[in-house]
Amino acid sequence: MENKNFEDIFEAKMAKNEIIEPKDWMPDNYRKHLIRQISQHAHSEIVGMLPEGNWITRAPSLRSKLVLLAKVQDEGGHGLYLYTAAETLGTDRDELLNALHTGKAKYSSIFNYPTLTWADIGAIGWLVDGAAIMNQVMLQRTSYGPYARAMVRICKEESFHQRQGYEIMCHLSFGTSEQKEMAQDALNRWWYPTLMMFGPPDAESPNSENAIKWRIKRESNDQLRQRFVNQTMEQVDYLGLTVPDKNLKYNETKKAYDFSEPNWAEFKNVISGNGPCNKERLAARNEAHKKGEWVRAAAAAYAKKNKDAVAA
Ligand code: BYC
Repeated sequence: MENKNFEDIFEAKMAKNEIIEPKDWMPDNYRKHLIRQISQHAHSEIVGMLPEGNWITRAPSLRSKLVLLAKVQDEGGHGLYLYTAAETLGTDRDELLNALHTGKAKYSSIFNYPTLTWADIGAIGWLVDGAAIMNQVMLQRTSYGPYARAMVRICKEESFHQRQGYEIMCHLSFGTSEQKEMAQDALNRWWYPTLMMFGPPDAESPNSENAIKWRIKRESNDQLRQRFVNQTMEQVDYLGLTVPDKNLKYNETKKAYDFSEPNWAEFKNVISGNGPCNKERLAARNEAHKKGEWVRAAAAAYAKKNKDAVAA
């Protein structure tokens, strides 16, 4: 069959809202777009384990330690589902990891900020996982089957993560004045970096046009950012905290909040590798990969042994 026919079939599937599966024909750019987004998403999950992992040994109670440990392990699992989904597109995990380790691939800007206090663990769960869910709910209906299915499971776990963070914020906000101050300080530092997670404004988002056309993203960066602010403000008020934005105000006409844009120059700097913790994060990932060499070798030897036994 001519490529043109394949393209027509692909377009017809898109028009009918049908799912594309690994063995279906797809345009090269669709494949490349997905490999880029899914692998960056996978990298974000595993790099995202680092700022929180930093607090496992210092969690203030056995219960909070167990919950944080479970959450960080979940992020590792999310990374695995997503690398596997990316591999169904014909890429190779070593290649993807190499791109992360050499600084060629991006991962979420948010994980290049430090976790200075226990309240930061609350703010990450509440705000960062909250923003992640806001963005990822639509990805459960993304047009590529393996990505959509991975996202269903990930979203279930992310909801628990968001509750974990909000619970910490509740304890601190309704605790002593020092605890409330810690919660406010964490909110002050994580607010704008969280808004940056949704990506640049729509007018400056080069990938959005294709992403929306191919139903990879179903809503734009700005739409999701606005919904996140609307939803989070109720929780900010309940906690008795304030966001570090003098312009944030409910707009009766648009039935949504007006708010200040994050500092997009800072965002560009962070995603270019020059944020507060980029170098530290990459060094930690490289070291973990090196230390895991024997595990990969043992797993490969075991798989080979089983394969040889079947062949014999
Ligand atoms: N950080 O054209 P645009 C999580 C890049 S949550 C770094 O709008 P797109 C977790 C973008 O890659 C976080 N880079 O891109 C939560 C592009 O550069 P390239 C992960 C960013 O793809 C808690 C350029 O800027 N979530 O995992 O249409 C604990 C122009 O942007 C960022 C996902 O990955 C950023 N914030 O939209 C642990 C969700 N924003 O690639 C873990 C899936 C933009 O052309 N991904 N860039 O060189 C998406 O939904 C979309 O990829 C984005 C960006 C909304 C992130």
